[in-house]
Amino acid sequence: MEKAASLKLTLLVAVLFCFVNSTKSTGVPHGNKVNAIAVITGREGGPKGSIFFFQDGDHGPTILNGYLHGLPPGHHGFHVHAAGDTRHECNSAGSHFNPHNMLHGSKEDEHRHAGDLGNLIVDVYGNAYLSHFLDNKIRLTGPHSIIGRAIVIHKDQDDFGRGGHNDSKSTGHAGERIACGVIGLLSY
Ligand SMILES: [Cu+2]
Ligand SMILES: [Zn+2]
Repeated sequence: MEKAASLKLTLLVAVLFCFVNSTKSTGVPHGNKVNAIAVITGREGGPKGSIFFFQDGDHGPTILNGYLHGLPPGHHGFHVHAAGDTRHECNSAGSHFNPHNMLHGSKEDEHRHAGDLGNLIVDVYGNAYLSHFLDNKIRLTGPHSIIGRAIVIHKDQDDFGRGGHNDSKSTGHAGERIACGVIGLLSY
């Protein structure tokens, strides 16, 4: 083999090796900007919208932007749930994503489920906006990535574990699930 051709082959192998190595643990390259999307739907004629996720580098934070409509006005608990299974009116999505075995809390609490994002605020027209909504606990990369899990929006307000109800410390007493969507890779 000619020297130039053999050099080219060596380079190709090196590039392939780096690519395989950088994607093998999560399917997402490390140290890069990662974008994801959750397309949210509820019952027919009901809630709809999209939430975009962005993470710059492995150590976050993760930034959410989005627009939803068709929701009842008021505060609605919204969380990352563990499974990306949105069947049975979002009830197959499992519990709040909780890789560190914590109790339920508010987004601002140090001790909370990783998936606890607080309340989505819906205006009188049924619109909700997330604008540069920043969170330090959810990640798009690494072993606790939320890619492939689900965003769930609830009928009632999340009490952040402080309401004294049976399910306050597990679900924030946020009631039934009215909309959800799987968090998928958008580009990277
Ligand atoms: Cu939830
Ligand atoms: Zn929770």
